[in-house]
Amino acid sequence: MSDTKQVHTFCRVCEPACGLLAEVKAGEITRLKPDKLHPVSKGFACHKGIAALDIHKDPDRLNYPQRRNGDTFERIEWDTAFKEIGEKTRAILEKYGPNAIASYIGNPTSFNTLAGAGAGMLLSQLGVQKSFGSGTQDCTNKFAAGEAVFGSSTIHPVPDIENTDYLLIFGANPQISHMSFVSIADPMQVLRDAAESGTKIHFINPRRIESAKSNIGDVILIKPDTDLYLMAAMLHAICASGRVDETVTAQHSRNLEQLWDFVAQYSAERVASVVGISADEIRQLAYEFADAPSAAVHMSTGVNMGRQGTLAYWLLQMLSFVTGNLDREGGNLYSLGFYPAARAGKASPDVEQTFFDTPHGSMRRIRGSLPANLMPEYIQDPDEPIRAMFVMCGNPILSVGGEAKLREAFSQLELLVVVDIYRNATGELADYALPATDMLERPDINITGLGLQYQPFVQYTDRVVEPTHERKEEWWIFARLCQAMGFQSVLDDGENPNMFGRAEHMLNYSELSVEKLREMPAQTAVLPRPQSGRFYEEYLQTTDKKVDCCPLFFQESGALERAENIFKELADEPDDQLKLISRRDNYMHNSWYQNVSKLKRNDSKTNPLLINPKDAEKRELADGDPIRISNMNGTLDTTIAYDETLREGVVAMVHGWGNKKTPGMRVAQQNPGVNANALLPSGPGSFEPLSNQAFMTGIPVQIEKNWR
Ligand SMILES: Nc1nc2c(c(=O)[nH]1)N[C@H]1C(S)=C(S)[C@@H](COP(=O)(O)OP(=O)(O)OC[C@H]3O[C@@H](n4cnc5c(=O)[nH]c(N)nc54)[C@H](O)[C@@H]3O)O[C@H]1N2
Ligand SMILES: Nc1nc2c(c(=O)[nH]1)N[C@H]1C(S)=C(S)[C@@H](COP(=O)(O)OP(=O)(O)OC[C@H]3O[C@@H](n4cnc5c(=O)[nH]c(N)nc54)[C@H](O)[C@@H]3O)O[C@H]1N2
Ligand code: SF4
Ligand SMILES: [Mo]
Repeated sequence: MSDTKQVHTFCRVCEPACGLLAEVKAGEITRLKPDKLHPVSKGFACHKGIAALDIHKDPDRLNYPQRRNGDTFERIEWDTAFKEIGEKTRAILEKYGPNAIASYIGNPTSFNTLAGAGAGMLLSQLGVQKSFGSGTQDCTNKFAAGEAVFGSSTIHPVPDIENTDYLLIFGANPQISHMSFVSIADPMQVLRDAAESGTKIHFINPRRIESAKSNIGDVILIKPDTDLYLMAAMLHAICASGRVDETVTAQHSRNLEQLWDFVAQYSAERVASVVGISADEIRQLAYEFADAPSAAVHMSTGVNMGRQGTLAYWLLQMLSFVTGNLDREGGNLYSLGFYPAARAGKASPDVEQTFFDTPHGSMRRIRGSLPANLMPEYIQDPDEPIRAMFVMCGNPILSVGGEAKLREAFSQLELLVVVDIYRNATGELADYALPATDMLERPDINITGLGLQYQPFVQYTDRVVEPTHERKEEWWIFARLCQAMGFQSVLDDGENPNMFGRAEHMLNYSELSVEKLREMPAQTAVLPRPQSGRFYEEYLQTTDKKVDCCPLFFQESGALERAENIFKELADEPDDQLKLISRRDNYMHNSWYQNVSKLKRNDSKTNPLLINPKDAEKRELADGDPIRISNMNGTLDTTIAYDETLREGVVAMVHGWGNKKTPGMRVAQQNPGVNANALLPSGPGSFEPLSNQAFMTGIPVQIEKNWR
């Protein structure tokens, strides 16, 4: 064993950034396991973090630059790739200008400190304005609402679970997904401990989720895409029963009356049948929340992906604020971490100016991003088509709504460059597929959780092993592309630039540095827990230092009127309308754990439509029957599987599947499943106008037995 090295590192698959311990022998990783000595995650890591080693060693990894040759790909030298991509991009730039070039930046970029900035060096010098990314399938509603209510896209007070008496979790499933926008190592343990010490926990969800164990909490079954009205009715009940914390609202609010005007439309009685929860139960929820000595809230992708994620996140903050729970111990607290990011996300004071006219309607960018649901329209724009596209850490063909349109549009690009660890479904359409390092092959800092960590910590990791084959870090790939196109590049002054300069600057704020972190156990500094009593003075970023309880542009942009129209539409829906939601499971991580063969068990070789047996029987369908799912967006042929955890009227599918045409990922291709996103809307009208967030939950579908 003496020649085996133990290397502390951390996982970069999802938000907790769990500590991992790698055993390295002769330059190869022999084992990856949870790091028991990690001061925060303390030996917790999930099977996906451990399976990062399978991905590291996967024989299907993209190991060399590849160039399209007809229907196949051929290996080329890095120098050739840079030269050709450089020349083709420059030619497009010179002939058509920067508007002919676009980018799609995917989710793993968030867990890769140097990648985003690396790609940015090229994209900004190219003058790329057409930026797309996974954010508009995930969380841009939270950025938009954070700006509107708190004046900053980076303010998202986290629930103080340990100290709270009452906790509401909307649209999240921590047991499977490990939380988003609150980074907690082992969230189930934290929830279990809280419940044991008396915290009452409710999950609001259309499905009896795995997280709602009897020793943790229960599920209040809601109809999909209706959370806004539940929250509005709760606020209405809180206001009408005199449960508002007047001291807090008098001191820290603006536009409070407009909030009360808006929620006045939504009494518990009026919303009950639309949300599917009785008026009594809604009121009880509201009173319990307001009367608890302390109460905390959290919401996640299940609500983000509805049609009104920005308004829902606004009302979620209002529940916390008007009951005095914002900035209270046991309520929601801003998590500082090693650097005050609140100011960095400060909103433009003139929100009106963030909107501009486009051929596809009035639009705004959220943190630079246009709606990914408009990529086909932008690519195929008759006057100003996108001709070249750079995709990094993303798989839009499977992760964005409307697969058929996306495939057609992406196939028409003159140049598609994909930087990934696999030749994924999007890479299959590429002209060049460039191999990136994985998380075990690159140095990093866990910057993602900044401002969102439950127990803040910052960790540095070196690369655990040298990159194998010709895998390269993204920043290097983009720096070489910059050189090939005649732009400034960090490589101009030598092969070893200090890429952690910006991170160092941020670390300085907490009197830390990469050098200091290296000396610490597990290269980790543990920072103070979020504290109450500082939010309004120190972190809130609105110009008048007030919480905006009803941002004017919600009214002016028509979003409030739209809320009422959607309400009426929901109220008029036929009782037997099936609604499709997404379900994450242990065997997939969006689209990219599809090639891990040990996760292909008997029950995870495909993705059937999950349906409540009662809904199936009403349609004379039985478990396992072949069916056709259809709606105005597309059709899919699959089978049904009974799932009693679903609310009646709700069907679910795991997304990320659909690799029939992905020969570069053989395990995935052998177990292709179907792409649920073929049923999602795309194009104008398929995203929330305030935030560009795509509609991905509560999608109406029909099903019929497939006789073929
Ligand atoms: N129907 C439905 N669709 C959804 C969702 C849903 O709930 N339902 N969820 C949405 C959500 S929350 C998200 S975040 C988006 C994700 O959307 P995307 O980011 O477009 O898709 P992913 O499947 O996460 O693809 C990530 C890609 O990054 C690659 N990758 C992994 N690590 C690295 C790395 O270190 N470097 C590089 N260069 N590449 C890497 C993987 O191989 C994979 O191809 O999908 C969304 N799509
Ligand atoms: N195993 C696994 N883990 C993951 C991922 C993965 O793909 N697989 N993806 C990672 C990523 S990128 C993200 S963003 C996070 C997401 O983390 P979470 O947001 O916790 O994601 P989910 O587990 O999909 O939980 C969403 C929940 O919302 C419910 N839901 C659907 N529609 C509605 C609705 O209209 N209202 C309400 N109230 N609930 C609704 C669903 O039933 C589901 O339980 O997970 C991360 N972790
Ligand atoms: S919970 Fe997320 S960060 Fe932790 S080991 Fe699993 S995938 Fe990695
Ligand atoms: Mo996500």
